[in-house]
Amino acid sequence: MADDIKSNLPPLKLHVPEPKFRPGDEVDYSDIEIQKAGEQARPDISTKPIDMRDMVYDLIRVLDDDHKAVGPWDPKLDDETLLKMLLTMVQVRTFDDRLHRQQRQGKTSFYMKSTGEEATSVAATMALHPDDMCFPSYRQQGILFARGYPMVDMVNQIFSNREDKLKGRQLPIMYSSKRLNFFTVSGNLTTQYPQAVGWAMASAIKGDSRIAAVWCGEGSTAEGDFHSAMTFAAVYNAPVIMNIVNNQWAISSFSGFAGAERTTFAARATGYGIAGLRVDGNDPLAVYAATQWAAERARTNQGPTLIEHFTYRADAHSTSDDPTAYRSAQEQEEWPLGDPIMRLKRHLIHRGVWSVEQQEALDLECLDAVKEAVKEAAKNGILGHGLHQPFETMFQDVFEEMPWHLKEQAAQADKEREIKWPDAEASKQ
Ligand SMILES: Cc1ncc(C[n+]2csc(CCOP(=O)(O)OP(=O)(O)O)c2C)c(N)n1
Ligand SMILES: [Mg+2]
Repeated sequence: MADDIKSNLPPLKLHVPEPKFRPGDEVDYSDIEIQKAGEQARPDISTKPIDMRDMVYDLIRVLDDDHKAVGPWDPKLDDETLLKMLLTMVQVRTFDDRLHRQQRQGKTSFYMKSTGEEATSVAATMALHPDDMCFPSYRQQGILFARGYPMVDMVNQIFSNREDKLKGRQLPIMYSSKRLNFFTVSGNLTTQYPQAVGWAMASAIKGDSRIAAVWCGEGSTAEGDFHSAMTFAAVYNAPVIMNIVNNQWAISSFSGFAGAERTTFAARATGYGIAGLRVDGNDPLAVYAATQWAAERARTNQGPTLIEHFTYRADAHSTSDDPTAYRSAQEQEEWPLGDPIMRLKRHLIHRGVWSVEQQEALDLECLDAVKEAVKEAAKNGILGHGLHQPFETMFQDVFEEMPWHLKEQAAQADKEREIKWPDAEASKQ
């Protein structure tokens, strides 16, 4: 205590969050409240945020322990749609596993999986219109799969090769597709939030009918951008769905550092006067239903919705991360909300439209398709095989007319390159 403070008050203290389990610890999730599937009320889409506040502490669940779809949130999807949802999630998982291996083999510098979180992007996208604008974080490759982006184009981007549509200027996996209304992934966390709200506001100003959907992780809600976006969305009633994928980890920081010890992430909505829903993120039907609810609300000018998807990051943060150093390996095994692919598979088997054999065949089919895409893309070059884009192109495509100072820098860079790496001339294309 500082000498000049003469007081009998207790010294002030800070609380520093600490995760419940560290490597080697036994994991016990019995304190997590898991609501019974089918028991959550489904308010009308016109309900005022203040009249549906309880939803932010609840957990919307549709698939029950017997693999049946139950309750008012059951979106009652047909077999074909459900099978497409399963196929898409399997494609994402297979792609993730295979591309992770490509990084380990040195064909790319970086990869990020979405293992265990596939429903939060695949099922959500399926509940949107194809022309609604999506603003993803780096873990929503499921959107591209749901919208039919060619896998080989994804791998070209990951390999930063000569067919990479982004010309090697983005970190691997930071895709962009104007055609599929998929906003460019940014490495700077949460920038997509104000961008999505701004886009949604512009859509309304233009009198368009398209809405926006944006995703960020729970850790990213601690960014200022998240909060400015919430303010704008609330004030102007922007037609936007704001998703928080609460996978409970932000690299090695657990969700407590973003406020999870205090309240739910969905409860952020309440303070802004925005409708908030909290969803079992490993229940694809619940994710679909919540998104459908929010989309209808946005599309009919009844306001934005914040959706927390409660899930678990079942694998490493990225290829640069080793979670065994900071969390218990048992967490993933014990996670009480299961796995989204397994849950949908069991539901489809229960419905009598799917079987274990069909699933095995699908897994193999998906693996073959990914292998083929990787093979095709590798023909266009991989990491370490020289420059895949002409060197000078890195100065292009920013200004319509390149300003003098960039021309000067480009010429200087080229000159220095020739001096430092005379052999590089040979790899110039
Ligand atoms: C503005 C900013 N700060 C920090 C980082 C470094 N960083 C990259 S990912 C990450 C964790 C984000 O966690 P979360 O939002 O929960 O998303 P998740 O990775 O779990 O999907 C951090 C801190 C960054 N990329 N940008
Ligand atoms: Mg996270």
